[in-house]
Amino acid sequence: MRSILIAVFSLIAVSASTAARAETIVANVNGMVCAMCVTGIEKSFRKVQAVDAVKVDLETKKVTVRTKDGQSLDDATVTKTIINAGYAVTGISRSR
Ligand SMILES: [Cu+2]
Repeated sequence: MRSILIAVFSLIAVSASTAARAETIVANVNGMVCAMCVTGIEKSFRKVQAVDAVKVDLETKKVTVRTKDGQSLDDATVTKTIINAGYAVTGISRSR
């Protein structure tokens, strides 16, 4: 009985933390060629309120954005941020 209760409680804890967790979004970006491009995109994302961290990989042409806990960023905002910085988005994927 006790182990069942513990199992139920940990299940509740897991689902609660999932709801409040941050989200990781990876965007494939076209047009980045140098370190200045990287800095420009990073700067643009740091101005977005829901963004906790951003990492741009020039080699893989991927922009990885981590949101703050419990916040999310929709595809339209990600795309707009990248386009406004002067680049094109070819795909977006996300994970928790
Ligand atoms: Cu550049």
